[in-house]
Amino acid sequence: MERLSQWIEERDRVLVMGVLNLTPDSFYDGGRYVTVQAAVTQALTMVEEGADIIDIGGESSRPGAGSVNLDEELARVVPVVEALAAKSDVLISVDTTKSAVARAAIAHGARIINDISALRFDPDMGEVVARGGAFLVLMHMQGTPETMQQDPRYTDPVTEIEDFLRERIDAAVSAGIDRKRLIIDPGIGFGKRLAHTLEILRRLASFKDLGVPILIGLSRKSFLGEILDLPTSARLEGTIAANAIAIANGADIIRVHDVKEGRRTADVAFRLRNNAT
Ligand code: 9MG
Repeated sequence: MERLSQWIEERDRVLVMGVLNLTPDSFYDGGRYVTVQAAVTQALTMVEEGADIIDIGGESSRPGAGSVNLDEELARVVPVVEALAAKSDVLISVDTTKSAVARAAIAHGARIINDISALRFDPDMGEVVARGGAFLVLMHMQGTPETMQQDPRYTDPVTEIEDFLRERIDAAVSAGIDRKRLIIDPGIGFGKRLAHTLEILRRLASFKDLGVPILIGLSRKSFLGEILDLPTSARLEGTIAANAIAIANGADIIRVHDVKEGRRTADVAFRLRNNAT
């Protein structure tokens, strides 16, 4: 059985997804990996530190970010996917909302498409993922990256996000994607105020009702800056605390910039949650 399918059946550990941004303008690590070689070296370091998945992104999704054209995104992402797949059997995820990028990435070795739009920005994305037999992350976002943090509002964020994700799971299944290949994500930082984020983390276990693994991305995000009054460079301890709580409350995959610390957090929090000896 394929490795990720087996993990989805067994859930015997929390997976760590390491972030590899190939963008000049990401909120934390923008502009660091400008050559294919530098990007692959960083990915291999994350694998050594314990990453199960490397999430490669060629378009920034930070609040206010504009979009990148297709050729530019392909040129950033595909050579790195190809070179990493040749050097490692780590699971490769590609963070994209464009079906053409997803198609090329899958053809060159990506097994997961991390679509922050949950199939809403490109009408062909569902079919491309289905045909490629890839796994798909469906993330919640209120608004678009340009507008999402301007004035997010919910009556009940957890119920509304759960309803949204249920509807997007149905859309993915209608597009031909096996339900067993879906992963959901409440989309921290994507149209959420601090109070919404705290409520989502407190009630994360509610999303278990949807019956698919829960991914969460908390790493160095602005809610930590709001709590600590510290810049992105000083949010590691906050990230560790938030990830531990998320895992205690049911997260199955954590998306992190700091893989060594994320791996240790995941292994300890998982053991505490599952009361395993
Ligand atoms: C691309 N990206 C940035 N933050 C993210 C998050 O929280 N989840 C997912 N799935 N992708 C993210």
